[in-house]
Amino acid sequence: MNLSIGEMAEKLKEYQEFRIIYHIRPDGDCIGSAYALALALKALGAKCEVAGQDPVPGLHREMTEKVEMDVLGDPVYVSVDTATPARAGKYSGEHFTFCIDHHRDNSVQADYKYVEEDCGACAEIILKLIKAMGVSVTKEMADFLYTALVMDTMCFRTTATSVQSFETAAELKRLGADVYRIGRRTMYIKTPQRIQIEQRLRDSFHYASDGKLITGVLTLKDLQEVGILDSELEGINSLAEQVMGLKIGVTVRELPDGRSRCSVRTSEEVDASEICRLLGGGGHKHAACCELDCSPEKARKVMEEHCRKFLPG
Ligand SMILES: [Mn+2]
Repeated sequence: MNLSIGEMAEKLKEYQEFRIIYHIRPDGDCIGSAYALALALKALGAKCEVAGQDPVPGLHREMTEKVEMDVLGDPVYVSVDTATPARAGKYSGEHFTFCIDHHRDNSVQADYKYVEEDCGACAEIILKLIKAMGVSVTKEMADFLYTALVMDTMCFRTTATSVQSFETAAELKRLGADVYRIGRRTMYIKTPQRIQIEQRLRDSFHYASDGKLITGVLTLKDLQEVGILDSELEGINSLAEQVMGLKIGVTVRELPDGRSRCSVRTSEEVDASEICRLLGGGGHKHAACCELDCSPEKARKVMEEHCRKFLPG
């Protein structure tokens, strides 16, 4: 059942124990949204745990480790920022009572849903929800939500960045969010390993169709040699977008099971979700992905051929 934000706030208050699930390969938005919601529910006296199949990325741990997790008896499950059942990973078989998300065509099964399609970040919804529950927003919650917002909008420059995104940012700043430190930590400062892996990806770029189509590859060996975890690569699939004149950028990443995950980024009129849907994937207009059952180098060739058909003119 789809609820309004006010109904969702009231419904959440009817329960006492929550396990809040973030999606596989977690990003700043699902982590920040899940922890801020947990803090708000705990402020109301409920018991909460945040969980996900994969560990919290190192970048966020100094914040998440300060949040005490409760021991739960028989919790209800809450899904945040998760578009499909499969994205819940090992938790996908659980019964979800609540689903809060901002992805178009959310297909998670839950008793109560609030989905605001295409809004800038799930954190925008969580802030509204916390206020609707009558909880006063602490600096700690504001820091989590600002981290989520700034990372999912890539510093307020995605197509989903809206008036509401800026209003949320202004409000979070007013509530004490450390915008200077969070902005630098999440979007600007990089570890030496991150600098190196980006360099490897740039070196792998193959420029096709006069640079309108760029493909790049990262293998597991690259990650090993540089000494970086997959969880520390948030945003790397957008690197090709920096190249002026790019229409379609594809980043192929080798998966542990030998398959290849192809992330597609497009500009203006080119529809990334259509490109990926034809290969069994999906996503947003300018950011989508699909998985191919072959090696990264083979996947690069397949994607290059496939994507050429979508170049304008
Ligand atoms: Mn998100």
